[in-house]
Amino acid sequence: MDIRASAEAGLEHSWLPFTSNRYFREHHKLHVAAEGAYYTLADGRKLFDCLSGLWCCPAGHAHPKIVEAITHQARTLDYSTAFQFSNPVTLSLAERVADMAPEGLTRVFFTNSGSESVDTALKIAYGYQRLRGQGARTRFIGRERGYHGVGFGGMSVGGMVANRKMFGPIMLPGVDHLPHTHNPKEMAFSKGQPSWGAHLADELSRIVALHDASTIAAVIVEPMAGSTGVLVPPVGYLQKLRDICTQHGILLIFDEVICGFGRVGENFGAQRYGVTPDLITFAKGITNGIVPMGGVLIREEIYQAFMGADAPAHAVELLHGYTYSGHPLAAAAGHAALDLLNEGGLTQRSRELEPVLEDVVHGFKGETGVIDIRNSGLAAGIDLEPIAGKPGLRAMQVWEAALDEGLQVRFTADTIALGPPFISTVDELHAMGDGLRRAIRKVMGA
Ligand code: PXG
Ligand code: PLP
Repeated sequence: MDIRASAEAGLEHSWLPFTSNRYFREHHKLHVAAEGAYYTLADGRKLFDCLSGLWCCPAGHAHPKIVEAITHQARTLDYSTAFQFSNPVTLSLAERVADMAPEGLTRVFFTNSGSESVDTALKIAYGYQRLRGQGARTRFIGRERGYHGVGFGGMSVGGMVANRKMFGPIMLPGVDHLPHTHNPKEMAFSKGQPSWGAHLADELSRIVALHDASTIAAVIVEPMAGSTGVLVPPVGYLQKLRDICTQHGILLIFDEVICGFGRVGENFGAQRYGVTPDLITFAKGITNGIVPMGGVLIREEIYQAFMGADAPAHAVELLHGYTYSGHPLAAAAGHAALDLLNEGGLTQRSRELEPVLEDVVHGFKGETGVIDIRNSGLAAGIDLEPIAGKPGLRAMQVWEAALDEGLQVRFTADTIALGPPFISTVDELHAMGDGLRRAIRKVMGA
């Protein structure tokens, strides 16, 4: 059977995630190979990977060192029972991740995805509050335009309106949301962190006053919101959140599923933006996307609260975990990916490419249909003027036109998101800009 025919047959039995399935049937996009910064489609076309997969392949595809690491691991120890056993590859990865984390975050709990990491972090946060006699702290505070995955916990603290429409009635009770920080009137076309907006963190004080601190377990935000359009934190904003949380005994969780592992030029957004949370969720870049893995970084005191609880030594302290938590193949990929990011200099490279990407994207200012541009680290969002009554369609048109330019970009609502691999060359980033400009002009008829 040729590729197309087998894909056609498979489509009859597939329900694709976060995809317009009816549209896809008529407009297949089939990856058949990937190497370095490029995908190959079934029709032979090569596409520059403008979002590093879905933000998860900073070192590019099929990196020989990672391929070798997982091949070796599969032959040596393919699966290690995750409960009541562990293995050296996974344990030593925990040590490496903790070494890269901000001071005080010393413990790592592994999961297999960002969604699992968020639900794990929320459970740990509540458990900690309960163990310290604050069991009435049942509320979580998220933020509008936040994305924290699709588990019941993450979906509840997330702020995607479309998601809330269908699932609102079955979400976690008691959740409240901070306002998002994107205000085009005050900050359109900001380069890096907007100078306006720190005061939006004061909304947390209002929420605390409304519900009372004694009912709030944790606040969860992405340091830089990625998937809802690259929303960069205003200068001083995250520090204010930190101060308000500390003042009221509320835990602060940074969801760094996108920010973590070099995307914002440091190991974590916490370091880039200079604010240390109590828990960090991560995923994606940890294995360069080759094998699924996620995890939560946790302050030592939180871990010790569980260990010190009044229970016999043979008792399981946290009734939580996944069959594939800390999977050896993922851990092996993780070691190889961290070798590349750290010793291999790729995080440094991300930092060096940041001004190049900034110049490229801000070069779109003045193009017909471009209404805002944002960037931080090796990430950028370009807002397009929506088509009246058809939100999302304009960006979808640009996405299709960009494919014709050999570019795989990502769109969300009417924002085009860019987060190229750290291995990109300066020329490739310029070529990406040129191709995207042509795509936008074509769609806008300019
Ligand atoms: N938290 C954050 C901050 C994320 O960005 C998740 C949690 C959930 O992770 P999993 O591994 O369960 O998908 C994410 C995921 C996009 C895009 O288009 C972003 C994500 C996933 C898919 C697409 O930007 N982020
Ligand atoms: N459902 C059933 C019936 C199971 O047995 C398990 C795990 O043993 C799960 C769900 C959870 O799966 P996972 O540990 O992969 O998250």
